[in-house]
Amino acid sequence: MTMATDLNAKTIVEIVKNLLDNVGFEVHPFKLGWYNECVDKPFVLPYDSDTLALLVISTPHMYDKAFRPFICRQQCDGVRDPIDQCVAHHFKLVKEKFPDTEVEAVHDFELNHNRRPKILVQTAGHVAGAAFYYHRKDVVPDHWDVKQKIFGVSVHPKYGGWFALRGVLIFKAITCPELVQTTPPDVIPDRDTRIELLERFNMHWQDWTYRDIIPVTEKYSEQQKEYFATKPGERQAIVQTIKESVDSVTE
Ligand code: B12
Repeated sequence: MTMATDLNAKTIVEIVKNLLDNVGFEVHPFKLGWYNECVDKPFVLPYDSDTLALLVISTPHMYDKAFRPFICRQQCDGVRDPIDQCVAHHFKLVKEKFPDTEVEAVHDFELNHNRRPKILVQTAGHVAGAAFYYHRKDVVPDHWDVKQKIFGVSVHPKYGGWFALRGVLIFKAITCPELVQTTPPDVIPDRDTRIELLERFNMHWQDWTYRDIIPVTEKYSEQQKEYFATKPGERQAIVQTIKESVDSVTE
């Protein structure tokens, strides 16, 4: 248990990294002001600009280190998406470490009452220096028809597109005026490859080639690929296979 009086941003980041690094997540601190300066008004979060926030990414290791153990511990209620539940479980463990300070966990899938996402995790990932967020406006001059909608995509320097941006933990009463912003590595500096990336993500996202736009150190295992390629409503069969494989080892 950690007392609020002992807390400063640096200690918090260390504690959360210790908790989450081992189970396949990455933690990147940022000031909420950096995020609020980028987004339009409806997405602005109502906190002081120096407020400490931590962006959480799931790496390719999360599936084996957090998800499979989570399933095997039977912690899944079978109602919500199992991966979302697993992430929520780990966010809850983080919150429990800080009983005397208010931590708001905002997940990538959460919507406001107006149906807008509560947090834009790609923007958060960029301002936190974790993964460069490539937008249409990063292609100069523009390449597509004005009527065409082009969604942006983040690229991680080590994992390319083989990761997910899971959410943000906001330490409401903790400020971090001393935190220095770092720019994420611009791993795709040339215009042609940026076009290729955005076209793969927008027009061919089902073939997952956008994930391999740069050489990567690690990618999803075959079972993990199969899991994410399966429609959410049909993933229970894989969840069952994970449970059975463990049961047969322990029997
Ligand atoms: C809604 C949604 C969708 C919708 C709409 C897509 C969209 N981008 O709007 C649909 C259903 C189409 C979709 C599809 C997919 N999605 Co989706 N989706 C989301 C979700 C939940 C919200 C995105 C959103 O509504 N953004 C709102 C718009 C307005 O935001 P924006 O375009 O970024 O604009 C902001 C920035 O430009 C910022 N800004 C302005 N100036 C500047 C300057 C700088 C420097 C910066 C950094 C920012 C910035 O301000 C703007 C807002 O005011 C996010 C998770 C999340 N909570 O963020 C996942 C997310 C974007 N999706 C993701 C993925 C992977 C997919 C799919 C491949 C399917 C899948 N899950 O496997 C497909 C691919 C897209 C396609 N070809 O269809 C990933 C992308 C990962 C990555 N590497 O970037 C995300 C981040 C989920 C995650 N947890 O990782 N998705």
